[in-house]
Amino acid sequence: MKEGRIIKALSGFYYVLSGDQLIECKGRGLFRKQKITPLVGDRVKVEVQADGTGTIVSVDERINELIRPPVANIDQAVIVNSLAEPDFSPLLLDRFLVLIEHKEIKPLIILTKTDLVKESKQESIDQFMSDYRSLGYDLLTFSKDDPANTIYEAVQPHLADKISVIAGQSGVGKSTFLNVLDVSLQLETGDISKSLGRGKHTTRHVELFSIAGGLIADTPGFSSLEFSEIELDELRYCFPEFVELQDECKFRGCMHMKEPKCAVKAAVDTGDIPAFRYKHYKTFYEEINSRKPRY
Ligand SMILES: Nc1nc2c(ncn2[C@@H]2O[C@H](COP(=O)(O)OP(=O)(O)OP(=O)(O)O)[C@@H](O)[C@H]2O)c(=O)[nH]1
Ligand SMILES: [Mg+2]
Ligand SMILES: [Zn+2]
Repeated sequence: MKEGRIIKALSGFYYVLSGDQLIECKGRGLFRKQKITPLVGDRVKVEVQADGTGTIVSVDERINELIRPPVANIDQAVIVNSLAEPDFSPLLLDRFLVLIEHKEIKPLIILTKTDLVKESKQESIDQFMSDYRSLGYDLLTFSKDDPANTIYEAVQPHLADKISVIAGQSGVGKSTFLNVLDVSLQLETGDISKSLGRGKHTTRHVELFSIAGGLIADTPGFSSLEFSEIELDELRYCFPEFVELQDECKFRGCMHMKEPKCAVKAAVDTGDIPAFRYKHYKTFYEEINSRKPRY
């Protein structure tokens, strides 16, 4: 019996990394009946046959799991947003952050294409970056022209010993970033995939790559950025700076909306909480509130 981690699932086969050995496996027949679907990221036990292939006989309990992309036991989500082409959108970044916070996964923000930032935008971007950092988020910047070793050194401590998924809109430079970290990856980037339009997101399989002492999945991003799994009263917990202040609100269970003596709104007024964060909270709140009830 061997232990390992599924790093790739493709056409009914699971590829399990055990030490430095990669074992091609099938799932146990019983799994189907038990409704167990092994996922990339799962820690598993494998029975190895004489021909070197294996059968997954058990799947360890998961810390967490995502449905899209299908990955389990994620420590961190690397949220990639570009600063230009497409333009930086704090609203979109906050959308990703809320989804990640809701899953209780640690986010790492990477802002790409620093080389394309227009001078007229630099100041406002610097302000956003300092705001996110003061909220406690780890934030790194990236340009594909930066020396690879500088990028590696900045990122390595964040990736080492963790399972990360990379998330972000199409075209922001996710694959480019990973290729800089490991030239041997040669992930498809840019124009080729762009010509396929939305078809680009057809990367059917999720694969964990060993990079910088950790495992990281290049996925086509989170295909849905809707808050369908987030309930209205959960949204406030997805803003860590609100959570920090909630005990100071007059009302227990304050939603930081219409309630009087709300510590969050007071902090927005004094500038201690960036106004744009609160504005996005209200936007998402309305979005969830107007969602059709599910039965
Ligand atoms: N100028 C500049 N261009 C970049 C940078 N990073 C990526 N690009 C370009 O942006 C385009 C998209 O990059 P990709 O790495 O394919 O983007 P992606 O996020 O993997 O996109 P999907 O796989 O479609 O989700 C390519 O043409 C890259 O060369 C950067 O730092 N600076
Ligand atoms: Mg890509
Ligand atoms: Zn409040």
